[in-house]
Amino acid sequence: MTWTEYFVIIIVVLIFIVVFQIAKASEYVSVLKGEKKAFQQNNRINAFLMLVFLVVGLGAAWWCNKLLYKKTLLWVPSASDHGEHIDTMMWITLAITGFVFIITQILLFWFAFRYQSSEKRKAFYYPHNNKLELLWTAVPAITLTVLVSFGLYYWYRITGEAPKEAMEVEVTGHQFGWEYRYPGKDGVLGRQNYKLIDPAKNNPLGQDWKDAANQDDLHPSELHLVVNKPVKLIIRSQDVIHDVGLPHFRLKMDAVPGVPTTMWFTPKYTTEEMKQKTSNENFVYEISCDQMCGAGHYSMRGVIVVETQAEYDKWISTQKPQYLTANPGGEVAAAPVANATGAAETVAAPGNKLVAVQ
Ligand SMILES: [Cu+2]
Repeated sequence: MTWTEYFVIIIVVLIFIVVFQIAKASEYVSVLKGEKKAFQQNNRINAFLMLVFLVVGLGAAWWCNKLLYKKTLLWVPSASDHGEHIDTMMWITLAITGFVFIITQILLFWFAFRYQSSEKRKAFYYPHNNKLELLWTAVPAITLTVLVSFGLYYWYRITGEAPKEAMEVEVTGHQFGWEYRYPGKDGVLGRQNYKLIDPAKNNPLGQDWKDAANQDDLHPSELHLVVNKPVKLIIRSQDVIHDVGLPHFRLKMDAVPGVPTTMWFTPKYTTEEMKQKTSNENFVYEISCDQMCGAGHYSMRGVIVVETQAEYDKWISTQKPQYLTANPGGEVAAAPVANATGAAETVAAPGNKLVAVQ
């Protein structure tokens, strides 16, 4: 331990002793003065402390906000079209709840001070009022219904039908990392079967090589997207529940074993443009796992590159189909499981061990 740490411990112990002694002393004082007088004095001090707490508390909330603002994403512009609507909803919700919070806190602590116990008045017994009950039930209910309706509307847009020109990318989560698959020139993602997952045979996604649509599918190590072009993500998981988290696009979607999920969005700025917007030379778009999925959860962070169509075309042309890696001779590998051909989806059946790709 350093001297500073000893010092902090000594200070804490001393503060404790001081508080303890004050409490004891006030006990003796109340005995000397008489219970009633001591109560009145304590009552005044407590009422005053209510006001102090209100001012210090609101000030501290404001100060924390200022201190941590740059560490949040609030000041970074949303990089997708859906994200802008989500930001607007966030701000409206924050404005409404923030307004209610400040008003109620001021009333709560001000009333505690203003109407403290006094000899001069007696508390008024007021147990029930139907009009008031109705009012403070109906107003929040209507407000929340409106907020939730907007949320649902955008949810159905994000998870609904993607525009026709959208590109498709499959994102598969596993402990601990993401795999990306592009459909290749035919625009169709080939069939998969979880029984075919075999990283040792260069088939970490369980692609069925008998399906011709698989033969041009690409399996790059990084996610590249085209600016201003809608992209539909088809999200899968090979083991536990993960979650595709795209903080800069303000989107996230669970990756559930056996149940592919989808969401689509349109990136608005390239990585280069975001570097300028954030005045950060090292800015990168991130994909994270937003679901606590195990000890290596943190290591699922990945980088997304958003670029122009020309840059993307150049990059994608350097990628080699996984089919050629898995079948160097070009011949179709025999499926190791007899009934593999008909299964189009990855199904997580209990008892079936999925191979985790490390
Ligand atoms: Cu995860």
